[in-house]
Amino acid sequence: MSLAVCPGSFDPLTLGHVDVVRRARSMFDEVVVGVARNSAKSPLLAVDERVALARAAFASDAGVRVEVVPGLLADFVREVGASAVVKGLRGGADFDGELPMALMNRHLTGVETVFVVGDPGLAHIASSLVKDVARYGGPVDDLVPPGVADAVRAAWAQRA
Ligand code: COD
Repeated sequence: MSLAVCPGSFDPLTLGHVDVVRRARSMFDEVVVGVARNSAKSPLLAVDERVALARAAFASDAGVRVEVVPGLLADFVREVGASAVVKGLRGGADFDGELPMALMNRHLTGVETVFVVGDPGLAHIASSLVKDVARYGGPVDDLVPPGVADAVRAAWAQRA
């Protein structure tokens, strides 16, 4: 059985992420969505909330499960027995950011990273932009799975 990990901060999960996970699932028997910490980012949503929203989004996707990545992604990949990490690319800037991580993860565990090209119709969707638009009252419901926009708005309201 082939298994891949789709890692991310998912702060918040967007339709772009969902597209990447489903493309990964079309290539692997099982996909673990790994909700991880990016030390370069300070999350808006707590990890438990990000996990709950992702579990709801993939509830009907057979062969997809959602787990927390407690530390190093490379350790997690080894623990779950995955043969690959799958990441999505929107363009060259994504690749420039992803390449050093792919090389480091291969250095640490030998795991390969597979890049999938996301749907061009979703290429403008980034978690950071979703948060920013929502923060100033803009509509984001059509950019994220059900429940996510409300969670983002509630998180901003709590911080106000
Ligand atoms: N279309 C296609 N792909 C998309 C889209 C879209 N619209 N939006 C996002 N993506 C892709 C991104 O390119 C990325 O591949 C993936 O989805 C996840 O995106 P984010 O923004 O949620 O997640 P990141 O980039 O913050 O994730 C970084 C990790 C958390 C995976 C990384 O920091 C990590 O592995 N952390 C664990 C600790 C660790 O091991 N650190 C060392 C890493 S070498």
